[in-house]
Amino acid sequence: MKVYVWKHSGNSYKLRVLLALIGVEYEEVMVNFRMHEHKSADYRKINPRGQVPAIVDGEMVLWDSAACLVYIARKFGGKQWLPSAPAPMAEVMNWVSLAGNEMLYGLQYARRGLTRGICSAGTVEQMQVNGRIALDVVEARLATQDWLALGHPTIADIACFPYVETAPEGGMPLAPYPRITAWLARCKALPQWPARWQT
Ligand SMILES: N[C@@H](CCC(=O)N[C@@H](CS)C(=O)NCC(=O)O)C(=O)O
Repeated sequence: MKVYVWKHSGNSYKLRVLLALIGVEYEEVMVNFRMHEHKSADYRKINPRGQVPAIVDGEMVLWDSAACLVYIARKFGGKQWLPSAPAPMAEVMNWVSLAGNEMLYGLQYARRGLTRGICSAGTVEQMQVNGRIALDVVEARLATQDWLALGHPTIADIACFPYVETAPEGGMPLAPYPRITAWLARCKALPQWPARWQT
């Protein structure tokens, strides 16, 4: 299985985390953003959005981090990371969906706005409004649970982790969110949790 990533990409990091926690062997392909490889015609045959991450596993081509997490979890992870029964699966997907909405258009894009000057979804302030919605939802959830879904680590936690951790880089400090801060530490304490790529 080939996994296409970029070392500064939080969405790529989600796959790195899940693959490490499950212990899957794979081939990592670094897509060099500085060389604009992600926008090349060849790479767009894999990911038509010109983004990372992506997976090629035999005939299977996936180009969205949520789809990739689902695929890895169900193919290699047994029941733990994403159960197949309707209710627990949907509970996990609530959080994966939050990661693809308010977290992406809030936490991820506010960070990109502040660190790279790219504002593709309104002003930084508008993106921070979305980001704080996501942080408030997670903080409230963690008032009664250690993990976002099902009482144990799942792809819900992995999908949400990268851009919650970097929220301060998007102008949203985590000091007002003590439960999130404790949850980030709990995630990183899981056996085999990998560091981000060295930059
Ligand atoms: N919804 C996509 C978002 C992926 C995404 O935003 N990837 C970023 C890197 S973290 C990217 O490739 N950005 C380059 C671009 O959008 O041109 C997913 O979850 O896979």
